Amino acid sequence: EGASPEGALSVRTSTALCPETSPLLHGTLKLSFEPSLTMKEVVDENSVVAGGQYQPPECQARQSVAILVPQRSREKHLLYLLHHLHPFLQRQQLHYAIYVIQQAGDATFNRAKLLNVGYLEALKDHAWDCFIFHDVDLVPENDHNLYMCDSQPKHMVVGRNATGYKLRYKGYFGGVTALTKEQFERVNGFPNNYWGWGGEDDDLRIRVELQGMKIVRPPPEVARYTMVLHKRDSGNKVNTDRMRLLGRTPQVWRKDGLNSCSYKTLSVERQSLYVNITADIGTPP
Ligand code: UD2
Ligand code: MN
Repeated sequence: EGASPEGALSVRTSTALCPETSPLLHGTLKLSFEPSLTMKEVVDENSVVAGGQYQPPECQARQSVAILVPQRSREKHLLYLLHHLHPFLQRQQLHYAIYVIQQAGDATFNRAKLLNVGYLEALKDHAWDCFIFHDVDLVPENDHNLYMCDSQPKHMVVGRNATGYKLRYKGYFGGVTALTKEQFERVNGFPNNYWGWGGEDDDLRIRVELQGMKIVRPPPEVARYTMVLHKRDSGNKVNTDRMRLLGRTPQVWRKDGLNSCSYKTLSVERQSLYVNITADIGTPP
């Protein structure tokens, strides 16, 4: 609380670069979703994390990674995610921080714009190399699914429990994606004008393809997730305009995105396990 993001980090004992494959990986993980889990328990499990941030003491991380999680009224899912993700990222020997971006008010949810806000705010803390855009309800099942960026935009959710662990459709780019700062800037980030459920992930795919980039994915046996079962949130009704918006993306991506993302930061709280950003992102037109 109050500490500068850099000051909170543990002191590194070695300047050697971390190995290409971390010796700490386990492979397939046993996940648990205990309804009785509390924030205090998860904080106590993760005393090596401060202000949401961690760096390996044993070597110099190969990438600095910001994990961006859009969230509203999914506190339990956030707790499950923090419980699994912190040890997972530490075993990958990453320098990382988790940012949770909360949409203020009760207007229709806008996942994509919140992720733009998270990106812009996280860059004020540190020159992150890599950004992971992460649903709050998806827990990775295998720690060989590396939370690092590639030479091309990466889609990490090949399969999940609810859909028989199969890619939902060709070009599917939802759930969890990893883009470098350069890749995300090149596509001008996410669109800001998708209110409600759906389409915003396909919009990002179109932006990536328009730039001649190619989506890469880890092997299916590794890129597996458990999604906590949930109903559609009341504040996130289906965006019935999404097909029309997707048709216009080639014409509008240059002017709708990071460069036009207007919002008001209401608070930035450095909690133990994440940086909590609350933003007023406006309301649908
Ligand atoms: C799919 C995609 C997701 C997104 C969405 C359409 C997968 C695995 N995920 O998720 O990336 O493209 O479709 O928009 O295919 N959220 C809140 N509070 C709300 C509403 C949403 O926190 O009231 C956040 C939360 O991080 C959630 C995410 O938005 O995980 C996506 O919403 P969802 O989980 O309701 O949608 P889902 O599972 O169909
Ligand atoms: Mn979901």
